[in-house]
Amino acid sequence: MTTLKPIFILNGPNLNRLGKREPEIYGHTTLAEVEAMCRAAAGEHPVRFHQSNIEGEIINWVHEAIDGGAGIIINPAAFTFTSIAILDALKMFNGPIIELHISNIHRREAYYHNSLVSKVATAVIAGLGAKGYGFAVEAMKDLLGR
Ligand code: CA2
Repeated sequence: MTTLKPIFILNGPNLNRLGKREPEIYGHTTLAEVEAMCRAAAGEHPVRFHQSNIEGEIINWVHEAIDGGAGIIINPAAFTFTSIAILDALKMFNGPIIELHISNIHRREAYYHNSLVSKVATAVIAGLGAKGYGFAVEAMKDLLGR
């Protein structure tokens, strides 16, 4: 029996408040519900689901993925546009990377337009709401060949 490597699902700053503020942009789904949706979509595939408001913690989880993850789904939130450190860490990862945003960042203010993470992402999902996470897990399983 082969052991499946986990899919890492990483979430950046303020996403722990999901479903509690600005529902007109981010919807009513909480991060706990997003996690449940991801685990249901992953099925047998192991998932490491994390959120942090601290850049270094996200970098450490990318390092864990480098050492033993199959793929990374990342919603870096505001770090999308600012963090060369997260970009550098993601560059070291050899598997597929899906960048995910709940909102369509390109319809929003200009400071949401230039994603650094897109420079290394295999694919980008934006604007599908919290359901985008489920689609991202399905897409990741497809990219991983199962
Ligand atoms: O649409 C997304 O998923 C974003 O990554 C969310 C970020 C924003 O900086 C991105 O550019 C687009 C902001 C997350 C803020 O989280 C909130 C959570 C609940 C209520 C309000 C904000």
